[in-house]
Amino acid sequence: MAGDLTGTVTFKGTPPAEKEMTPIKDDPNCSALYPAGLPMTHFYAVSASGGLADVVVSIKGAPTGAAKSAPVILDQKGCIYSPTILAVQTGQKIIVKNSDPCVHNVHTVPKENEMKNLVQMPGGADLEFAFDKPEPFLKFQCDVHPWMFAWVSVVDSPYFSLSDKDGKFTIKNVPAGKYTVEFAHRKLGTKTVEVEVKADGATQDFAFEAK
Ligand SMILES: [Cu+2]
Repeated sequence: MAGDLTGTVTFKGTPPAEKEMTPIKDDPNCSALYPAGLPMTHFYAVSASGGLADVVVSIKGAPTGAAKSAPVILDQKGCIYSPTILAVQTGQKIIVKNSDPCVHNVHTVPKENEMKNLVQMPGGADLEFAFDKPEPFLKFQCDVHPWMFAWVSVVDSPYFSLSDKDGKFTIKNVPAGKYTVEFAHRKLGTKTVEVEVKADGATQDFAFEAK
């Protein structure tokens, strides 16, 4: 018996102010892509109703299940990574695209996995990455553009989800049982909650608070 674990992650309080990505102005190729003004950081993606995006929700000590087979796309567009927070299963492919008219290099800075550093020309072939070992918020950077970062959480089971722009998440087909569920945000840290998933699933909301 298996059910879906669903819920909403929220943020209580006022998140720290985001900053304009001013270093982009130092690069003529990149700043030309922003005639109307530079983009802002979005470390705390909070919706009007308080939903918090970019939280990796995962079941600790989960049983093994069908591996996630669909690749995840990481694009370089406007001299930033999009999205900036991703979650994949160990072995799941990440396809890195360059949609920009300039060169990037894709440089992983892992703690547990193998490092790679690959140049990607404008219009160049997609790059493929996959990671063998679980690792939270593994950093991708571009050495050409020192403001470019993305963080990929690698989870060693298929039982995880990334909260969406409204803070909602769904972990599908969780075998019924009692679990520790982890909520991880790159800036706000990691919290756990004990959850019992019944045959028809479970709902578990979680609120992060301003530090
Ligand atoms: Cu770059």
